[in-house]
Amino acid sequence: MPSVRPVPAGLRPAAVVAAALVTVALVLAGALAGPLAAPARALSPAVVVTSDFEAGLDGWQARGAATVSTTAVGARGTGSLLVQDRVDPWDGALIPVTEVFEPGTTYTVGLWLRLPDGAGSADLRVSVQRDVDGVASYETLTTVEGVTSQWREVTATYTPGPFDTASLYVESVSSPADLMVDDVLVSGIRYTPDLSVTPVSDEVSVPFGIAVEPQDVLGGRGDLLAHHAEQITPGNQMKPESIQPTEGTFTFGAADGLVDWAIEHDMRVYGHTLLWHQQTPAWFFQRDGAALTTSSADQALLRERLRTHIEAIADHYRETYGEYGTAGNPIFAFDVVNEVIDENQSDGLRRSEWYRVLGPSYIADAFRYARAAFGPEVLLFINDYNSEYPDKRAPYLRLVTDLLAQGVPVDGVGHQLHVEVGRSIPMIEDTIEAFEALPVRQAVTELDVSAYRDSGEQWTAPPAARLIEQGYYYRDMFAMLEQHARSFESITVWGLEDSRTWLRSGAAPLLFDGQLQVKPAYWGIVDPSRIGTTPTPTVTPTVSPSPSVSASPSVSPSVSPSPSVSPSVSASPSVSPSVSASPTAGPACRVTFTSNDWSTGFTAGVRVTHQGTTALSGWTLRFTFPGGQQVTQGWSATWTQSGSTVTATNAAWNGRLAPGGSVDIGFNGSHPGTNPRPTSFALNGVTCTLA
Ligand code: 9MR
Repeated sequence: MPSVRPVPAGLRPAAVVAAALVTVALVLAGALAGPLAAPARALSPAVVVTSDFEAGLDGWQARGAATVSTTAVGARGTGSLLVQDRVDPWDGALIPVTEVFEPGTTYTVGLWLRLPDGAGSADLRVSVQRDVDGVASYETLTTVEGVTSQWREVTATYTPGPFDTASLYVESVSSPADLMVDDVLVSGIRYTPDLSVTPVSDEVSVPFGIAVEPQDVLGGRGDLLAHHAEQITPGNQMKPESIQPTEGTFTFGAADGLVDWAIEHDMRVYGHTLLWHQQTPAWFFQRDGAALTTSSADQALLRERLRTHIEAIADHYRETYGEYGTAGNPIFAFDVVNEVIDENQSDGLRRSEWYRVLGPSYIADAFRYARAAFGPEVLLFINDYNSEYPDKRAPYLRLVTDLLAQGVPVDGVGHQLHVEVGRSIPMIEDTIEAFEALPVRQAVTELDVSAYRDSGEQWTAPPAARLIEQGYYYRDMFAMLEQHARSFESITVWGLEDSRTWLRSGAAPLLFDGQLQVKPAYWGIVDPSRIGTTPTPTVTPTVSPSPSVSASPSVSPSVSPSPSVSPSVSASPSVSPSVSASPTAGPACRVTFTSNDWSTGFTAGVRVTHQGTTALSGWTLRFTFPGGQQVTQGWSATWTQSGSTVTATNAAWNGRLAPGGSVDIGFNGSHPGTNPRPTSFALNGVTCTLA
């Protein structure tokens, strides 16, 4: 059987493939399970690689120094691929996929892995190498830890960007162990987004952007991007290592591809980033292979390199697209310095190579070089993560204030907002308000909302209830941001869809799912009434969620900050409700209370139906916990607890309740071992019936 196939329409796989295809279909169906699943619009999966090694190598070859052969021990049949003579981790087995992979199409890769008998254990990795203009990039699909001589089934998804040649390969992370591969099945699906839905940009009064990779502008992904965004940020292609990998060699190809696409689609481009401590080649900080010192000659060399780098970028985009601020040139802003704050240092500044050689002065220099190079039409931003935490907010504010006082041309302050469901929105608003006192624009530069609350949670796909909670979180976030719309230059989410996020698998932090379909997070921004209600979770995390609210980020972009913030139980913008309806006689409301419990905690959903005859323009729900429970985090209302009495007041967007209208609110709570339900609820002081 041919092991590599093009993607033909109406492919009829051979019998052995058919069984495997069912597996793929089940995997895909599994990914869609739950009440939130939107019908995916996709062509049928087309199998592009099948290798069962029953009758030869099926197109697989050695990679590096390894040798490959077949053995008579199969995962399910009677043959498999044996990889031997490995010396380096990258020695392994590969199959060329140049002819069968299509950039922008999403592939599901399934295979079985093991080590030979008695070989101990190793961490194995499945990757794709893409070569563009002779430059290779290596993308890990999955790393499988602790593989032994037992077969392990592995599944991953992958969406290639452009390539001249590409190969799928298996290697190990470190050990030179022999390894075995079997039953490889790769199927591609071209997902089609639903372009009849309201563009996100229509519902956000601030220009809405999405950070992209080259594959995001292709096919259905490009359609989705063009439908919803007004601007893009290249996710990696304008970083120092992409633009100037070796001194004096400037590679603009990948970035220009994105800028060209933006121009074709009438979009703006937010540049990211001129200076960073990561993704910056080592040569910047070396002279003849040795680390730069703090001698004035070395300092001058590094400053000159910084200036040259910034000028080269500014000149390139001016020469290619015309002067900044004119119709042909879409670049309107640039992150000049990225992540230079470290709240744990006495001066609040990160100890990077930039700092080691130049001290704090490099920050002002970068802005001055950028202003001179780009001119006045490009907004110059400083950008950082966790700026919402008071510990980080303070040095950030101090730095920007100092720079402005020195006349350094800082136009804007970026808040990355890599957050997780439940991170305090009032705390974020406090930071925005603090910067509103300065003469700067602001931008949300990298928003994503991890569905994981903390590192203890782990799942293949988030429980449906968590995705709904995420929808409410997005709603509350955007409701708050709208209050500050005049301060913002743009709001950008860090990625197009959940299958391609920088966060760990299962975080599902974006507005669209891996099949390009809208999620509750999308509805949270566009039409919160369609987020859905809190259903019973369909997937249980493998680790019980901790019932206490964590103010620490579950993910950290580059360091592990440990913000010392007392969590608040308020998950919604703090809005004072104006309660206009006076209590009416008789039951004026009905409450449905649901709870999913675990040993020490629970997630509760409360549906409140207004049964009075006059619309409410604000409401307060009160109830009493009978058994020592404690609200740890709430959503869709401002939650407070005093003793055993819990008070939930409406959020900005759900204060109006028409006669017969309902509102769904919810919270996480802790309990001491048993969790008796509250039995008495009152809405605006009037007792409700309990359904
Ligand atoms: O999204 C980027 C990811 O593809 C890169 O592997 C990663 C490398 O550090 O950088 C990611 O983008 C980062 C951004 O440039 C700066 N803020 C944090 C982002 C997420 O790590």
